[in-house]
Amino acid sequence: MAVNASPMYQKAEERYRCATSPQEKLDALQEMLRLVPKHKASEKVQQQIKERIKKTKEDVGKAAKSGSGHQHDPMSVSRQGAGQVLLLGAPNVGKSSIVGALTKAKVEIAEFPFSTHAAVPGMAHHEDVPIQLVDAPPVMEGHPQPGMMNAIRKADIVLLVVDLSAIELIDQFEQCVGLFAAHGMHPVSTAELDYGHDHEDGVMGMEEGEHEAMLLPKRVFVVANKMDAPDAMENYETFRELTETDLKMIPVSAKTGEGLPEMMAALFEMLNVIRVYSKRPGKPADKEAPFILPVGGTVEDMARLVHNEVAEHLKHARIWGGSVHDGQQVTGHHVLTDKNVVELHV
Ligand SMILES: Nc1nc2c(ncn2[C@@H]2O[C@H](COP(=O)(O)OP(=O)(O)OP(=O)(O)O)[C@@H](O)[C@H]2O)c(=O)[nH]1
Ligand SMILES: [Mg+2]
Repeated sequence: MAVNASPMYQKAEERYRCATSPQEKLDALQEMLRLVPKHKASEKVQQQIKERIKKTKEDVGKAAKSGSGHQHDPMSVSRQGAGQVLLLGAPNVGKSSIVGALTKAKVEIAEFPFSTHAAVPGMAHHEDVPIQLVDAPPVMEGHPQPGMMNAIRKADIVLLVVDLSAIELIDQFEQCVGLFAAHGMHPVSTAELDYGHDHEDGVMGMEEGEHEAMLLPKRVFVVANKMDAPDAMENYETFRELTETDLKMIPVSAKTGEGLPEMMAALFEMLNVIRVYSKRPGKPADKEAPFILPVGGTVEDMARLVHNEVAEHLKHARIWGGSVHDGQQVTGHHVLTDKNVVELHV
């Protein structure tokens, strides 16, 4: 859509494209309407979104009447916080234990495999940034359960969990990695997603030009759990050597907590977002709830998160922190950086 859409608008549009239910579509469309730049050139686009909202509302109504609206997809979780991170892995690797250690979610942890049957979300934090973790049922022999691939597509990051105490450690990894290519995706560990078709290297061992142009990049971070187990760190080194993967990885222990803060910091970095704080004139910054923006987000984008009216009537802003002079006056187009404090003037 060529109306100078912000990265936030593009994210909402991507969510609309990936939506699998009328309600999800409606939520994404309403977000798009809120975020679309409001000027003459975008009037047609605004009208199109409004029409789609009207139609989608009818679909939501129909789904509710026919009863299909009540059919609960056990893998569907609405997105909250700075990003959604889905845990993927073989049975018993410790997915639920990781979510349990970092969030208040009520997860099922058991010594036997297949203890988790549905997606369970919980809110974890990197410093003051909330990041949603979603516990999921295991993947067995590379077979995902219904709804799993959609959940993977919708998540911002997939946390691929393996078990450093398991003999089948490498199999656990390869079966999960195999899922991506089989479903039109290729795993990457970069913050910036390159949707272009000019990858220099072949993807996942494929020769250049074979199929990779059709594969969509998916952010994946590998977590090697149970680093407290005997021989775990030796197994980790062997694992790294044998898999020869470029994916970012880190050893952790859900049991002792070791590595978990580093894991959260890496997820924050990979989400490619910044946090900024609002401030009223003469008052200290509100550090309670930071606003989350994509890297590249502007003062105007932040104003839109506060209220559309604020964005429309924005005259200028004063910002603190980062590379700016304290209290420097900037326009709505100014690109913000992590931890900026912003005073909006309307
Ligand atoms: N030593 C050790 N044991 C762990 C760790 N994390 C999990 N476990 C144990 O591993 C077993 C499986 O943990 P879960 O969290 O239920 O694993 P899961 O991946 O959610 O399992 P499924 O839901 O069946 O796929 C339990 O007995 C946990 O106590 C860890 O860091 N160290
Ligand atoms: Mg589990």
